[in-house]
Amino acid sequence: MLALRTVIFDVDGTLVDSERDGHRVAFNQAFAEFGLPDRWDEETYGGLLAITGGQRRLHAYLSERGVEAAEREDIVPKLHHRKTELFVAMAEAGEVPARPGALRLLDELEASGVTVAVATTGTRAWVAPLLDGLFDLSRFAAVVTGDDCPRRKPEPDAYLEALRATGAEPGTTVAVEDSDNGVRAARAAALPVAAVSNDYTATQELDGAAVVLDGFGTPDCPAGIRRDAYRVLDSGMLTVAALSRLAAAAGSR
Ligand code: XBP
Ligand code: MG
Repeated sequence: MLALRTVIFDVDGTLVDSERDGHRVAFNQAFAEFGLPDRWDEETYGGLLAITGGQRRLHAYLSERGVEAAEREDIVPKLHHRKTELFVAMAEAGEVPARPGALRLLDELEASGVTVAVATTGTRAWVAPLLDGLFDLSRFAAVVTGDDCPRRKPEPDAYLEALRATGAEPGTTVAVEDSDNGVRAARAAALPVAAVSNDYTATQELDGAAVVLDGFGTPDCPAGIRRDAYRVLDSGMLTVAALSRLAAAAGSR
């Protein structure tokens, strides 16, 4: 029997390649529509990703450039609402891709009878249509978003809520993440973590993730292995077998 019953996935940067050419572009379009001079280039946005949650990110950035709190309270929700509409349109137009190998792993998990769920700090208004278009929303036993958990990652709330909603136990569950903030959130919920880094998180330590690859890996294009603390990988592919060995190894320590 598999030591693995449940896998909880992050969305941004993990299941989907959504930040540089997705959220960043939508934020910039919203700035333009509101007549604001701000534009986030790729590098600036990479730095801002340290602040999770789009509204928190806008507050921190606008505060740094001297916009008073009262004005921010007024404009941030409006900007973020419009950014969300723009991002939903991008998702519905097929402009936000799944990361290579994500669908392969989800299909393998489903075929193995492993429950899958989502824990993201993103907004449900875009999370639901994006996941539905790429993966079919009905395969996820729970989809926990920033709307459900005001305390964003690295707080553990989204993971704790996903565990509660699925009835999963940390000992038979693994989290899949892409960033330091996400790894910290999952570890704070007592979950072992497999990380799939991307261009924005390639230089992050991802401390606490027992497994780190630079992607899910596909048969044609295996991922690079950055860490394999318990020697659970047998190739550059994140597989059900590897995740199950990770759950077993983490549970025995
Ligand atoms: C994702 C986020 C989100 C997205 C944008 O972090 O922090 O804010 O960047 O989505 P994680 P919203 O992958 O750790 O969940 O604008 O809807 O917040
Ligand atoms: Mg992420």
